Amino acid sequence: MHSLKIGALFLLSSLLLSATCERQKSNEVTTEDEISQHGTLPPVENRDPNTDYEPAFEGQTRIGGVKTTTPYEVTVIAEGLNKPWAVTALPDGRLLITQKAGSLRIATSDGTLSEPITGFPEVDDRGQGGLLDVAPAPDFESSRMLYFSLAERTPQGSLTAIGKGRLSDDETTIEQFSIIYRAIPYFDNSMHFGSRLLFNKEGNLFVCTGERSDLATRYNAQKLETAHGKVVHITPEGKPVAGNPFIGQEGILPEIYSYGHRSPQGLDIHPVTGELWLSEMGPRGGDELNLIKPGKDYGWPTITYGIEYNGNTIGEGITAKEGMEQPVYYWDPVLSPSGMAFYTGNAIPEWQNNLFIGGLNSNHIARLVIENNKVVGEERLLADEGQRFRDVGNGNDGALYAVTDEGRLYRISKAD
Ligand SMILES: [Ca+2]
Repeated sequence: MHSLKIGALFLLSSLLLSATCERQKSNEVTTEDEISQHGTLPPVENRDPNTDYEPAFEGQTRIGGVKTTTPYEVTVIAEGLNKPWAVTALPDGRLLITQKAGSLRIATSDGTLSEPITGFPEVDDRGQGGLLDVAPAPDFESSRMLYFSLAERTPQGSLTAIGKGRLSDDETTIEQFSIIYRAIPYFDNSMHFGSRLLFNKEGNLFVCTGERSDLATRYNAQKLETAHGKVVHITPEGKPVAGNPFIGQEGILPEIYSYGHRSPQGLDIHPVTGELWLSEMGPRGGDELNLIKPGKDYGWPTITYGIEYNGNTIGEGITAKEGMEQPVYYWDPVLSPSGMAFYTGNAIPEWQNNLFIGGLNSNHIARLVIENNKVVGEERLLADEGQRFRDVGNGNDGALYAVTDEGRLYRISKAD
């Protein structure tokens, strides 16, 4: 009996050891690196929270701090961009940058900017609207097709729309722009369009939409006959993807993938697990990082770790409910999370698969170390720059690039 137990223990520890070795091999990091990735410093947030809500589990907020040990340099490689909203690499390594009023720029990795590229329909660039995200089609090198999200303005109001067009051979215009998807219904205001878009490896699009901020539309996040406050999953033609969780169900939009979102502005796919992650702005307190699974309800406005801007509770003032997903992580006070990217470069190995999220009114980029779908460390980068970080993206050169509301393009790269 005794020796059997020891035998079982030995077997178990050998298994664990071999599993650990496997993981080291795949991530090319040493055990020492892995340990240093766990936050052992004080949490980066030390201000009082806006609420007295308790997290659902340890580490859901205010995780221990981490500090990058690899020397890196931060360079402003371009200035004078007009309200850039997204930065995304082309296959050749140049960067696409949208400007909110309705144009596109192309930047080289040393910061040389093209003239504004036009050819878009009129966008509603009031408030949080405008020409928003951009993604090259998976076959961009042959098709030259680009996909965009934008706030479309019509006499009935505005909505989040997805469109596509061809980058002309001389790179001065977008040709044959057409709208492929509209997140109904229209509503006449200028807020919470959401609208990051990205292609998955099957070549379909994920798009996140906001609930348009108004009390009249807030509850649409829970209503499956609207596309407000959702992640939708569509083909490059704008049609629901076969296999979507609600396909064939009466009264439910077939493009819906997840729901119960407030103002999601960050979306990316984990480079190793292939899972979809989303950041969303909460109200006062309660900004969230969510792991998105098909058909799930992310709770807004029924559950939240935030409160109204006037201090009132939202709904019943609860943070958890059966059948609703908990955020993996939340911030109170808020980060104001905008665009985000998992680092996929090799230049700074300790950053591999870490998540970098642009913070708007928090004026920094949040670096999150994530293991087994939990946040285990947080760092604030570029906090001395005093900028509103609108988007962060990977270059093809191992550097991260970020754009700010103030019009800067940053390069964050390994120091020589
Ligand atoms: Ca939520």
